[in-house]
Amino acid sequence: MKQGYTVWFTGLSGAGKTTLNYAVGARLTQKGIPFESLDGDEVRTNLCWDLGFTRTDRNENIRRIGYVAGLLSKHGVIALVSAISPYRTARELIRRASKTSFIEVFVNAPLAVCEQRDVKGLYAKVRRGELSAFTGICDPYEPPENPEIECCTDRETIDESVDKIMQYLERQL
Ligand code: ADX
Repeated sequence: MKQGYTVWFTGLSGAGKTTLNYAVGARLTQKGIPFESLDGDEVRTNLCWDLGFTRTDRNENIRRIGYVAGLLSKHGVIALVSAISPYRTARELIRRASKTSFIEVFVNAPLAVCEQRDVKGLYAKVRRGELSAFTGICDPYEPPENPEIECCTDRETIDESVDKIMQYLERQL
């Protein structure tokens, strides 16, 4: 493979971004294709430890992740990014700055489904008034208008979503 890619998973908390990121990573491992996963929660504990959840901080988070993804993909490594990345303009800036292909994956599940899953118990915290500026409830999420791929995780299995992403990637390789 000559060219790297940035695969950018965007969506609400609990939509399945991290799950798909690591599941695609597992497939790439099987195929011996070099990749690196950059996940919002993990990045926020190291590279972006100093950032909160204001619009400015979220966009700075996305800018830093996009920068690292760009460095990786320049060297033929597929950068798998999962971050809410709620603001369209911030995502579009990364797309435009990408020297390699930028593949936006809209991980789409209705808010009610994400809230029902509540894997991290964060929605419950929001409802108890213990967490503010939470995406989708009291902070905006701007869905992509023309994502390369859309995964409706309330209607398709993880394998179906991963297959779709792999088929897209394989067409580019
Ligand atoms: S982003 O908006 O800057 O792209 P990112 O994906 O890095 O967000 O981090 C989101 C994660 O931070 C969530 O999965 C959740 O675990 C945690 N989190 C804590 N507070 C909030 C909040 N107010 N809104 C969204 N996520 C939050």
